[in-house]
Amino acid sequence: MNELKMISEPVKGVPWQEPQEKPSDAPVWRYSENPIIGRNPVKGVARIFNSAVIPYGEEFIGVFRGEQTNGIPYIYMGRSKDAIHWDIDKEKIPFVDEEGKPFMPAYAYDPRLVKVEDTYYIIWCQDFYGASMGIAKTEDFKTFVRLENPFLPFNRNGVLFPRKINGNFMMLSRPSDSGHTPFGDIFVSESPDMVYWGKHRHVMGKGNEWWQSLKIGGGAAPIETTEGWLLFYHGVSGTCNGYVYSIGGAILDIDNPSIVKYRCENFLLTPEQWYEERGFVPNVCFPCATIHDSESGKIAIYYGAADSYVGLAFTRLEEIVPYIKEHSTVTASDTEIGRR
Ligand code: BMA
Repeated sequence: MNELKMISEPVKGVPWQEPQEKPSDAPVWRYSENPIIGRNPVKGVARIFNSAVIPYGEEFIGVFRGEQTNGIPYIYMGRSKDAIHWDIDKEKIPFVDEEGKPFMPAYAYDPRLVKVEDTYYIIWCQDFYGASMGIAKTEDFKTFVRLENPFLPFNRNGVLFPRKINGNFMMLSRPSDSGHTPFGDIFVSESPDMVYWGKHRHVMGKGNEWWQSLKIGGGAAPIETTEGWLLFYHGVSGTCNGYVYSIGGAILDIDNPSIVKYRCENFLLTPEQWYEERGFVPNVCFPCATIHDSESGKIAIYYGAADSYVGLAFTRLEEIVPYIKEHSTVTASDTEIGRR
């Protein structure tokens, strides 16, 4: 068997803390100084959560879901030297169209940030005659060019893979409704040019386990490993008192990511701390990004907590992959190509 490794650039200064205590038997532990972003972080922004970060040069850049004091969410950029303390812009990201004219969505939330080749892509949720996704690209974090909306409404949780597969861009998404969506499976679609998307395939459905029995959705950009694509996603259960969002883990086939090789039956992190259980929407752990280092195997997971804060959790490649494999339960619809 090959040695387990990440197939990605090493990242110096990945945020890290050895475990104080592991909350459950899963090898994922919280940062002791959580939340890393608290309330009213920027003038005019009441809460930041569900946000994505990436290494850029010697520092880190993030795209943040900022809930303005008028209640409308938008995306703000921020910079950090340590990926823990963030300096967030007071102005929204100024999206332009391909002619350079302002092209702002009415609102934008739950951004993901993924580098493919030399370009950084931001994918977010917005209104496109109903809940759907927007996408923009940048090479310098100064000019942000919005592209054609990738999918029809209703759809959310667009997560791009960090490289092309068999020559095409690949994106996970979660078809939904325009409300609080009481259903939802993860699909994957491909595109030769970031404009035309097709060859849609089913990846995986809600699970039989209570924590993911209502719906699931993609989380952080998949991490390429020698075992397949390591995906952190969210799983939701519907209780008599509302939804509960936990973090789950799966490993997708490297050449055909509609095939789920392993899927962990246990949640990796579930709301337990005050900043996850108490807030604008209680009981939410919503992963949107990782920073990971192929040399050390360290993985830092960024997640929104209670629609109010940003939390940070850690794991190691050599612990999380065996854990997912040991506790894997895949269904027939997970393991098929997903073309019916
Ligand atoms: C989902 C999304 C997320 C949010 C979650 C919990 O439908 O809207 O932005 O974190 O609900 O409210």
